[in-house]
Amino acid sequence: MSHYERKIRTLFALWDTNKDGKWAFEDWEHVADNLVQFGNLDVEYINALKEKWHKIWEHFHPCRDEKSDAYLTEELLVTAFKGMASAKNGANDDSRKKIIDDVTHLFFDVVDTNHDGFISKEEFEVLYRSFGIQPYKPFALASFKRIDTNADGLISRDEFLATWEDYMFNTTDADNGNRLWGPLTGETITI
Ligand SMILES: [Ca+2]
Ligand SMILES: [Ca+2]
Repeated sequence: MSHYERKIRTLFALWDTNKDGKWAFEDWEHVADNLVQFGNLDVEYINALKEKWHKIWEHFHPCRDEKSDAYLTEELLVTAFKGMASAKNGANDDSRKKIIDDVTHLFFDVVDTNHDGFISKEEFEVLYRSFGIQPYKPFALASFKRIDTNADGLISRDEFLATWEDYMFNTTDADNGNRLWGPLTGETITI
């Protein structure tokens, strides 16, 4: 199995929080609740965060209704991502890239909880903790350093977008970006 496939399976395992083999709305909502709890968010920001978080979910699910029982399986996610990566230079590239851009902007806005236009180490840690990555601090820090390419101690929107584009479209095995969300499925890394 290629690293590319393993990283998509790793992503699925993170997103399927109740581990029932379906990435469904309830999984996504569970992460949103964690973001609120671990991020100590202001009450007035909670609804805005959830709205953005729900939009990310809707981008990935053909049925755009959060109350439906729509879900994606691991195999469907792998197929979708592989299709996206292989179509990079194809006719659909622009529309696929736009979806990635839209999702990445939403993701950035959710993680930048104090809205200063940058993701701090603390804000980034909350994201990793919310997805249940353990131990979340060292894995978050390792990825933070990788994303913060100008090493100013903050993740800018451009740095975040560049990382996601690489994550989605880079299919090489050697790339450390494969481990953006911690170890790959079945891999043990001491950190
Ligand atoms: Ca911030
Ligand atoms: Ca930076």
